[in-house]
Amino acid sequence: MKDPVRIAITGAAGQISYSLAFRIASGDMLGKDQPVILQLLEITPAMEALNGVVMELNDCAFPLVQDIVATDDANVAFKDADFALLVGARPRGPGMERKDLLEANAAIFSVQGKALNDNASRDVKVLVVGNPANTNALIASCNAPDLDPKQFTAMTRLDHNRALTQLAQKTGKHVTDVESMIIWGNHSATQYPDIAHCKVAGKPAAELVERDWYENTFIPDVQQRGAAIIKARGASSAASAASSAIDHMRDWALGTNGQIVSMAIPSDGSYGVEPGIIYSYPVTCEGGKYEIVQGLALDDFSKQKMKATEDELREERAAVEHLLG
Ligand code: NAX
Repeated sequence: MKDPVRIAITGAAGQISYSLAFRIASGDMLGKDQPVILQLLEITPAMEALNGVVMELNDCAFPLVQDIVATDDANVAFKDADFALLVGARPRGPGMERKDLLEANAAIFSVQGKALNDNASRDVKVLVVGNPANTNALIASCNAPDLDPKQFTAMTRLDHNRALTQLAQKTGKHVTDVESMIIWGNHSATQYPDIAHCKVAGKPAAELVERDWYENTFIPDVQQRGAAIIKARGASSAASAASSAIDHMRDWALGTNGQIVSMAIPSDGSYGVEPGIIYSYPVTCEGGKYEIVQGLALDDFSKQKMKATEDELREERAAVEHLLG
């Protein structure tokens, strides 16, 4: 039996975690042979609800679960954590401007970044799901000077998976036939879902779909999919977000076998993007590390879309510059 790994989840009484915690506990993230210790963080008023989640986790009698910690103290939740999934965030309230939202979340993620710095495993892998995810990840990273910025990532895998399905359905193929999908930039409506390098069942996607569909249906549909879910379900994406968080962490930890996936990671200047911002890139993962796929040719359309989403991330960073530690 392997030694257990410690997995911290924040916002653990929320709707994404209600799927996420159970799937991690059943071995979907790290495999059916990897025991886990769940370290669940909530705010104090939600501790009663979190206790209910813990009761249900216990009632599942998951063979892989070695222990469950439920706490409202980030230092306890992140103690020796090997993986940290930062899901909890402050939602936009009535009358709240975008800047207020960024600041409210900056306050949360600066505290959590410091708690990770002081308590987590030195190899911790951090995934920020809570919105605005890219900039929240930047804030957490800036407040964790003893950890490598590369340990801080944000989630665009849900956008990636959404794009895979849209293209597979349009071409009458299966998602597993689609290769090299890319989401560039921010997890927001400015993200750029790029099919220029995609192949579907071995054929270039750009030859299988009309340009008009790509520009005027596919791109906006992927960008606006979150809003469409809210309209239909009356609540935001939860099980699909949890599933994508599991995909992101599994691939980062266990590798992608050469397949390209999208992860929001600290820019190193690749493709002319401002270094430091957390920007979604095409990556491959191996041996617990991710690497940006280099050398992809970009046309003017792509360059302009990539710049627009980069500009938004620069603006978000400027709004919280004073909190970057
Ligand atoms: P919920 O409101 O159901 O749950 C969030 C939970 O976080 C609540 O239980 C709350 O008490 C807790 N929380 C708030 N502040 C906290 C703190 N400082 N420490 C610990 N816990 C805290 O939201 P849910 O639907 O689960 O969504 C969570 C976040 O994911 C939201 O910010 C949402 O916008 C974001 N999403 C991100 C996606 C992505 O692709 N990156 C997609 C799905 C989702 O919209």
